[in-house]
Amino acid sequence: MEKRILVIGLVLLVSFSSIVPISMGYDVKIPYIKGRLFKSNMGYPPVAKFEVNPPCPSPGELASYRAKNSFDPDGYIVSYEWDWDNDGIYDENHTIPTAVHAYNSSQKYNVTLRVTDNEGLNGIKTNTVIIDNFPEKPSIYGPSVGNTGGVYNFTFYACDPDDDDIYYRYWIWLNDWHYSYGEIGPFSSGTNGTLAYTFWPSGDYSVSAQTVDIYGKESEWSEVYITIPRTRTVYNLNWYNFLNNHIVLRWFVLRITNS
Ligand SMILES: [Ca+2]
Ligand SMILES: [Ca+2]
Ligand SMILES: [Ca+2]
Repeated sequence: MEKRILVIGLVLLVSFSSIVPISMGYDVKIPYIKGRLFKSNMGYPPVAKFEVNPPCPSPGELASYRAKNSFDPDGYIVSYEWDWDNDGIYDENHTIPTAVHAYNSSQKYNVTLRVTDNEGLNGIKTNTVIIDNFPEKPSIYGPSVGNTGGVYNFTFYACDPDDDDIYYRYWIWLNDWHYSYGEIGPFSSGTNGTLAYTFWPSGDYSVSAQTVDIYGKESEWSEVYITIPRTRTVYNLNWYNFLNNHIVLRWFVLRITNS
């Protein structure tokens, strides 16, 4: 009987001691990064990340590929390899995180970065880089003179060399002061966009516009001018007040002006 109690006691002790380290919150380390488990005798692989500056380069433009946000959790990165043409062969190998590259035609490219850490482990990242042209600056068609309160149409027209959809962004200036702005679109490349605008008060206005494609590439600005003279009503306000107060004279003036 005593023997049996001793055996049960031993079994309980062994079971308890195997539970304690976990239940007591002992530091049980499980190597774990982003859902992947690794053998405990291996280090952590590095994580590859990179950005392109400018984010949407033009054809022929030398862009900077920056991998400085890549990291290794338990060591350091010893090499940065770049595959520019997505053929699986790394075309450049650097010890620094930045590389420069230019593409000559406008299209989407998959660029792959492979980083290697001091233990020879790898991290890989592929990003799509869009090489794209700037759109043309818009032609602007509209009146050069108008009346206060009148609604006038300004038509913008531009093409994008890549046939990207475009927006027309406009600014209205009054006597060289910024007055209002907005954006219309998207339109297909080579399609008119029309802005209907009410001018008030009188003054010298300019309507400037640029084309922006769907990748955010902005053209130069175009500008046209429209003058909104003071209306006769405003200009002759004192004269009208005078006439309203002199009813006979008013009748006489109206008779002359209507004849
Ligand atoms: Ca490592
Ligand atoms: Ca390659
Ligand atoms: Ca474009």
